[in-house]
Amino acid sequence: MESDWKDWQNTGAYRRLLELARNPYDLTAPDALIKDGRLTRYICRTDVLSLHYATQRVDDQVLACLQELADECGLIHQFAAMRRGAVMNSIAGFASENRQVLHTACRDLFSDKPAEPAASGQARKEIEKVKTFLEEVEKGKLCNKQKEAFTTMVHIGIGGSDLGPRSMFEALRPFGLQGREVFFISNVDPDDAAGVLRKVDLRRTLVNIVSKSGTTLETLANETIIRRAFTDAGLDPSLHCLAVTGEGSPMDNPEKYLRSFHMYDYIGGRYSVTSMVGVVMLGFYLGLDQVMDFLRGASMMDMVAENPHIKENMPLLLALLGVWNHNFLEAPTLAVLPYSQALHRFPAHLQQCDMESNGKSVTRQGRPVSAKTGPVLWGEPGTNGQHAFYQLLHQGTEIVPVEFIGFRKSQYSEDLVIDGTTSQHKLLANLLAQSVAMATGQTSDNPNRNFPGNRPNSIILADQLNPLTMGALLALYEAKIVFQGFLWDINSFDQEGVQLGKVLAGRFLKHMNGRKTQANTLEMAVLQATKLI
Ligand code: G6Q
Repeated sequence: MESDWKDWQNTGAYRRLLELARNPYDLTAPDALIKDGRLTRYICRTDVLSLHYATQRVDDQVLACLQELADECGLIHQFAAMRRGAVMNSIAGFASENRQVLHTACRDLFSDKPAEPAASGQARKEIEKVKTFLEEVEKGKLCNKQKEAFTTMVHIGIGGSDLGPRSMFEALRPFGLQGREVFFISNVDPDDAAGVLRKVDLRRTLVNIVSKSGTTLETLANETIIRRAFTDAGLDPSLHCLAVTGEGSPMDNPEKYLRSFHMYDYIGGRYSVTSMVGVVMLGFYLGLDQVMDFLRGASMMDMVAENPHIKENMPLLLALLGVWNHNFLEAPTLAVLPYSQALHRFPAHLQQCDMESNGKSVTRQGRPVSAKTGPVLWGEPGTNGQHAFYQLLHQGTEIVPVEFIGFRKSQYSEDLVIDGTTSQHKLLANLLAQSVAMATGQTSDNPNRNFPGNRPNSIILADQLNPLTMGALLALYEAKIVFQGFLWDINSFDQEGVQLGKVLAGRFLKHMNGRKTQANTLEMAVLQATKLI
């Protein structure tokens, strides 16, 4: 990708943006939000989502420079190359994963000309396998020994094999097939498995063990615990356990599992929700038709992400607004605040997706970066957060840019008019109020009641959180993160930073099971100091 790469800090646009950042748009000035039709002009729409960014500290000049920056750095070209199978998970001249990045191929199923036909072909084949599996479960061909239907799934996985699938399940819970339930086990904390085992009837339960590598300590430990629970209950685990794993991994052993599904090395864990990692569990819970809607939503957003105009390309615009806030206005963190209880695990998924992807300090050429890369991302649903940490957002010394997410309609449509408004009205009124309050602030003679404002924020809005909009929202953030990584010239697709801790944990375990006894190691000293051996 060398030919598409340009040092973003060496562009004319970068220099102009630095100038403009000295005096960014003042959201606290009189009429600042309504001037020049800003509230209606600063909206970017796709078929299902809209991004409202009048409450960002940008004006037409800043937007024009951000467009130039995107053009000069070939961001669209790089995204298009990624979708078409370029090897983008690499660090030139150094040992690296050296892989293609093709999570987008998992949902590129709706056109005659997929961007990377081989990978989309593999995705189609796996979906056919899921379809057959789901039909067999539905028709009772796949059932327990007592000929009873499976009603429950336990999804075991961690990191990318847990956060994405779990957050999508939580988001789409109201759309489940009748009588179906899903539980998750991820932590190696034995209480995680024990807690779930207390809730399920193992006879009616399928266990979906998800691990791309097939070697992850937590997942293998939890698989062993659950298999033991089956045998203790007089049941054969191989008639209940499914596997989702990389082709050729140690878990790729169809004899041990009722059914096995594959993911491929070109799909990174944190980008794997739309692969079999999410599709098997979501298929069981939602049925395949709704999963296809979810994939369609994601695919629609992938298409939008190739639009060269930032005002029409929602993920690119969101990425560039993020760069403006982080690199030019120097905000170190980003809060994602969904005004939707169903999205309560979505910030956790985005936290992994963003921070594991862009928490990097060397470029794609292995040189130290010279600008800040990924922000710290965090978040909780509103309105709950308003009663917790919003104090700091309004009056703290740290400026925290916010991405609000909201929906015009609720999911269950069960609501009550109290004092003239529904709870959905109350939820949305609070969302809008927070957005405006953070932007405009409020002056007061009482310094403790002064709100400085100029807290930049955007609102992502849709009619309802459903499989289609969830797919679009997921792909919006995936593409946003990828665009930022391209601009910062980092590899957003590896995660070397998690290795050291894994290696050290292995050394501690060796001491803990008595295989290493020399007292002169650091691990031994730490274990003794903490009285853990
Ligand atoms: C994600 C990371 C990481 C990974 C987990 C689980 O991008 O690679 O979070 O998903 O460590 O890995 P396995 O799926 O291999 O068990």
